[in-house]
Amino acid sequence: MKKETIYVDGMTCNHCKAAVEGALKNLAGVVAAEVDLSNKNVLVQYEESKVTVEQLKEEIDDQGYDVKA
Ligand SMILES: [Cu+2]
Repeated sequence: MKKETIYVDGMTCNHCKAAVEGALKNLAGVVAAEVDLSNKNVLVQYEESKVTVEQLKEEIDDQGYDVKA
């Protein structure tokens, strides 16, 4: 199990929060996803054997948000 904090631009409200968390949780291997709107990041817990950070970032990008790091 790994934890990664990903910084994302463009998440402004609870709709964004739900969209990003929902998309990440739909990925196989993601155990938990929690968006922090005030700090503009998302904390993801995932199984590194099933999903990569690149895939997590790609999923966030696909939702229309700008992944910073
Ligand atoms: Cu929003």
